[in-house]
Amino acid sequence: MPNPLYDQLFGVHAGKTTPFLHLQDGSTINHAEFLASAAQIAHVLGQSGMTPGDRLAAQVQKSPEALALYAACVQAGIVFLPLNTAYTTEELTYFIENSGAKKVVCDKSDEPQLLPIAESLGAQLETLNADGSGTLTDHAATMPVDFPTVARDPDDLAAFLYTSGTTGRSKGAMLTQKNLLSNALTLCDLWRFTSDDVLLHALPIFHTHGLFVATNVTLAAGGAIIFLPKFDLDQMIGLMPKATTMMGVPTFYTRLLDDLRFTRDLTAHMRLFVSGSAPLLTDTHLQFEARTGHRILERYGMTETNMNTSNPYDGERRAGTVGFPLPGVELKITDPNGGEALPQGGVGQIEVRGPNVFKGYWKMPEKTATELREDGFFITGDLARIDEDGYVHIVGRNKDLIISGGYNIYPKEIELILDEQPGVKESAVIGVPHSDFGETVLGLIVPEPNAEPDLGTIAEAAKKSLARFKHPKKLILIDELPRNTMGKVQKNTLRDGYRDIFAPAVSQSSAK
Ligand code: MLC
Ligand code: AMP
Repeated sequence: MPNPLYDQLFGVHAGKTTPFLHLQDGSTINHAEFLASAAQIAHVLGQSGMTPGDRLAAQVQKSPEALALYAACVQAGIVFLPLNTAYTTEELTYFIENSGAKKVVCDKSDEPQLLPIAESLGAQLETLNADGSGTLTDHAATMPVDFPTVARDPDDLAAFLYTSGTTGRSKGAMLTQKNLLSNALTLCDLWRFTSDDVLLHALPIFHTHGLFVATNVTLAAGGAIIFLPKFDLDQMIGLMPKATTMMGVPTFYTRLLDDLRFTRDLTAHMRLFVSGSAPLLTDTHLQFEARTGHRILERYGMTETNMNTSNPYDGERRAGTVGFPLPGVELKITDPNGGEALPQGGVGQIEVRGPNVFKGYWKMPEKTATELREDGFFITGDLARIDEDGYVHIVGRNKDLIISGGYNIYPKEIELILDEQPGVKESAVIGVPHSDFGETVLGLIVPEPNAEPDLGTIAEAAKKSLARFKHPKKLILIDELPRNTMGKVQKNTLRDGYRDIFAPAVSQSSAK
């Protein structure tokens, strides 16, 4: 039975004993072994009563078994919903409830908090720990190693990825088989991936970059992955000579450049470095070339659209740009007010249309309608211009968004929590330059008249509700927020006023 995503990324490797995952302990899992463990997990899902189209929410550490869970969901037609391991129980509760997940997979240490929540929402719970142990793999071990792949249509859902919004409420972006497969095949071809490639993989596998770009592209090519649990500078440097390619957020590149062991010799075996998820500074691009002789290939994407543009493999990789629209992807720059296409060179919002563009936000038809036009163009909220040679230059954002170390943070979500705290009249959360994370979170708080809110208590409240990467790095009391004549808070004025608070002018050159 056809299941395009499974057949072309996974099934195509059936019986192959070539390496797929190189693990940090020196062991290797070949393609056939990986597919066998995925099939066993698919049996567990089927036998527990899950049927095609049901959702499975997974908040698990990066492990081969976690990746096999993704493959199992694809094979069994289950919608895979990977969740950032930093999310708090409060955040998770919303995702489980909103998605109507039938099964939740989590680390054993999170079971005490999550079991009552899963039960109250009618979801089953399985555990999967960082070392691959847990009830999921215990059950899987008793299952057959072949699973009859469930037929899926290209427009059937394959995954949900939650992405926060400017209103503070997360939205489940519905990604179809076609969205994921078309992008993987296009990038595999464009970036010349082959079965000889070995990708150094230190990204998390709960977001687009690590799962649908790095992993799917390597799978499409039948290559291998050096599968690291997270970014660790010593490991990256130690393993680089064994790899041919690497994908990372700009923080990976600035951290590598900050280490003198990172040299031209160390990267001699590499054929491609890809950067994305946040802007790569021109300076980083140039420093990287001077140090290694390689020009980083920068590309641009989003949770809702997978990848949209890429610098060329063969032609000029132009620093400070995200290259050209991918084959099959239409991109236009429009007036944010009226939506008309602007003449070449004009600065406006990026809109994209193509097989990569998602199906909409789960159970949010109004939200979908405001961002996804009826003619199929998706309004990204990124501001850009196209130069005379066709390269796309991202110049800013038409959305209140902070990107810290490649993670998206929507200020509204934090402001809602700060505003609730005793003694707080109102707040504004802004992104300010940071030498390691590119941008980081600063919270500005206006007290109620005569109140003296305790910043330590407020920080604790934010910690309880929000994932760690969203915590304001600093909270500051101010008298009032700057507003325009319409009463709108002038965040640009605030950003200008506090831009050097974490990154003195001199270190900004190494920020992303
Ligand atoms: C970790 N911390 C962060 C953070 N990552 N804080 C802000 N921003 C981040 N990105 C917290 C830690 O919890 C810790 O908190 C403190 O910061 C210091 O941690 P660290 O040891 O320096 O961080 P590290 O674990 O090394 O992680 C940094 C990182 C990681 C950059 C390696 O964040 C990362 O892997 N980012 C990649 C994100 C990603 O994959 N994005 C793609 C999204 S898809 P404390 O409290 O202990 O101080 C997408 C679409 C597209 O955007 O186009 O690709
Ligand atoms: P996410 O919603 O996490 O998928 O993040 C998508 C956002 O990341 C985009 O809308 C952009 O704002 C940003 N982004 C991704 N790649 C790049 C890039 N190469 N340069 C600048 N911004 C980027």
